[in-house]
Amino acid sequence: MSKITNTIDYNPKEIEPKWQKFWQDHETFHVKDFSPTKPKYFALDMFPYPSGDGLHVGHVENYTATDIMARYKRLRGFNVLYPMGWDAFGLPAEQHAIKTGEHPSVATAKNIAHFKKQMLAIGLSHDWSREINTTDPKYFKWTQWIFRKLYEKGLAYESNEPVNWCPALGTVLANEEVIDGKSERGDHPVFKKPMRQWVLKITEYADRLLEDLDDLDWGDHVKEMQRNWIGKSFGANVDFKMADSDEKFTVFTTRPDTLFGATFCVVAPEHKLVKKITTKEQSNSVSKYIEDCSKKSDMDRTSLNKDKSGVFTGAYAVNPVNQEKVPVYIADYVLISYGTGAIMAVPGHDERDHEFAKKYSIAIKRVLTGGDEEDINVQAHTGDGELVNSDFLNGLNKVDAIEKISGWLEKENLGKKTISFKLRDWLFSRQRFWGEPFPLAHDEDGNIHLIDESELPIELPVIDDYLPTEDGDPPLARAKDWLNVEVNGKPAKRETNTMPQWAGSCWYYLRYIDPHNESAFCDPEKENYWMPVDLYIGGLEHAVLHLLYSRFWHKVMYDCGLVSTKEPFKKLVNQGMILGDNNEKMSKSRGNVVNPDDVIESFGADSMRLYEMFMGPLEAAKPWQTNGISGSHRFVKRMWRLVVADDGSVNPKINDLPNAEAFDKVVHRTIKKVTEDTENLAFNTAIASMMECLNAAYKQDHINRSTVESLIIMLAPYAPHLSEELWERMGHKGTISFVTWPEYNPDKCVEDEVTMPVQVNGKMRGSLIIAKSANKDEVLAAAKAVESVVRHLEGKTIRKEIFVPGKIINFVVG
Ligand code: ANZ
Repeated sequence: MSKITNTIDYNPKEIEPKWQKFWQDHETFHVKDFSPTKPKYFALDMFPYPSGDGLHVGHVENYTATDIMARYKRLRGFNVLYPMGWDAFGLPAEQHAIKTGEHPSVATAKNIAHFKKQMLAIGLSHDWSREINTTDPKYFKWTQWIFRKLYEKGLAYESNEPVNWCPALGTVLANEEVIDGKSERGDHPVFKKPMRQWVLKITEYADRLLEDLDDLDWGDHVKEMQRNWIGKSFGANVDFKMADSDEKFTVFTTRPDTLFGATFCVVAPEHKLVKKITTKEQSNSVSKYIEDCSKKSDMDRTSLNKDKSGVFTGAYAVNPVNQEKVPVYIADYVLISYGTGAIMAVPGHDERDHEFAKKYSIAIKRVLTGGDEEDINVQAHTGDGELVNSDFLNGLNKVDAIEKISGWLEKENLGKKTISFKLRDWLFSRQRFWGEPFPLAHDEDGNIHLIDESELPIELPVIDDYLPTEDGDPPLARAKDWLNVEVNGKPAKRETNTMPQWAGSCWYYLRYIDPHNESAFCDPEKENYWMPVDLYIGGLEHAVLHLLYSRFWHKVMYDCGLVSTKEPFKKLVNQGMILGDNNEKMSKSRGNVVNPDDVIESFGADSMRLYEMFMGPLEAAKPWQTNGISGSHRFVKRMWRLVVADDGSVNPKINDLPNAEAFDKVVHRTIKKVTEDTENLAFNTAIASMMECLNAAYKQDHINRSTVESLIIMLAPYAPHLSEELWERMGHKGTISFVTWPEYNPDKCVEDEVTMPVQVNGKMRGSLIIAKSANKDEVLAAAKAVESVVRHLEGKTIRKEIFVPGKIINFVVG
């Protein structure tokens, strides 16, 4: 039992470390694997990359929100799993190692220690006995083990596709890590280069990743982002023949109805047709154009706002529907990786094609009626209409025309209906040191072998130079002893690529369930008990990739019978960004970064927690305001004063007498509101109602003891240190964490007063708060007495009184 201190004034510097130590010493938040009586609740934070910068206030917002739910659910009788760990592989640690020669694990360990200290200082109720670290061989043994499963299922393959090569970082980057042709980290130029890579067949799961979104309790915008990323489009493949050769190519279109309007074709710069059809006259300009394109990212190329550029191949194709000759261009707005890498361009009805046709003076043809402009040369008409200039399609609308032309194409053997996905297979290897080695080896005949399960984990070798070798091999190729292995008695070399940082975060939530298991990634019975994650909170920056990748791995594991749920995360919430006080994104260069350590130093962790939750709705972006935190700090101090008298004893106003009737109603309504709002993660309004209740409590001559205790319990998820301390001062022993959440009496929550607007001649002149039980005469009499109304009635005759009970009063005067 902790010692009761005699502090008279609220002093977070004393009570916060006291309770943090208590929780640690008593292992208060260590959760049992099973509970026969309690329902389970799995609350998960997106685990951080332990950077050198330490926590920022955005982390605090994220973790405080999850912590509130974890603490709330414990008070509601749940068996709560609330773990934390480290997503610790990653480029910065490696870059630091390259610069300083210090092993990445050393810097990582330092950063983790700092992060953990900061988290403890916020009063988060994580179960630290389950801490995991993706760079720990005991952890990544199982990342490698799961990769084996993917490989065995035929979902991992080698490829020599062009990849984003960043010479400055000495590594390949995923498309998402490249912004405007530069690396997201460090802003270095990135080029396309063919390299041997490992790729995961996420596209095999595209349909399931799409369909299963429907059943998830996630925000619509995140689901929409996932849908767009997967990008399922229904359309048709249409074959085009070249006019002067036997070559042909296929285009993908979602608008086969516009085929009569196709006045040119475009193929991607990387399309294999380019070499075959480019005429001699055009070959120089074509080569130059292709060279320029290799320096641009896909994002750059397809952006609607970017100027369209392209080059004529000199060759013509034949539009299969009307035998017209149409020029074939190369343009970078057509991506090799989508559809067939070639399009039929319909400038009359597609904006990009329109812009391109204008620039290169190509004919623009209307094939559907409608649009903002009469003249199709002014603007493309992308909407529906009646088909015109389209022979046997004339008179149909878009949908019917798509049906008819698709049937015609199939009948004529010129094309067929098809579905395209934007989703690409996942480039799953990096030429880096600081990542998980693959459980793979290559023998001298070029065969690939999976390393036996018994040899896992395959640890990283000790090397002192973390850069790629001179001939561009990954850094692991420097470790000659490590590199050479024997497979089935024959010499082989280990795979020298490593896995991307995403790998460890694909399945970490499962390891929390059984973090010390040495014979399985997770015991199936425990998995069955804890999964799925009930609440997952984290930043919107992970709305697409991390969530898609982990859903993919989870589904593969589901198919292998390793997990019991189809989806890992039942409910997902994305906290909004905390902006600087100038409403701009917090950044070092803007000088508007708020450091949580400083806030704790000045106000304490409870005030910081309350403030961040009170700033606004959890999912909204909101600016940091220093006077706002003083408000929360005042609330905390007033709460303290309600319980602790000037001499340090319990406030003598607290006794066993019943509350005054009106106040009692306030208390019950507060319990109702705080319960409902907390359940819905509407923390800002829950705090507001506790503030109101506290104000009302201050006006009382006496307050019933159980009321004060209810307030303390409701505050416990939000300001846990303060609540523990007050709970103890009220004479309780042990932690408040598992007491019973207060109940409200619904009868006492019924509003018995209404506010009614009062009008004179239809103009709003005031309002009236009156008992619901008041009859018409009483209401009208009271309305006439409202000060602001009196003025408008003076000297006038009331001709009519309109009274809608509970809604409105209107006096018609003359
Ligand atoms: C002719 C057409 C006419 C098109 C029209 C659109 C409007 P979503 O909906 O995103 O799937 N397209 C096809 N492959 C492409 C590629 N590799 N790179 C760039 N654009 C490509 O887009 C499908 C449409 O995007 C396709 O339908 C094609 O243009 C273009 F009035 O074909 B459409």
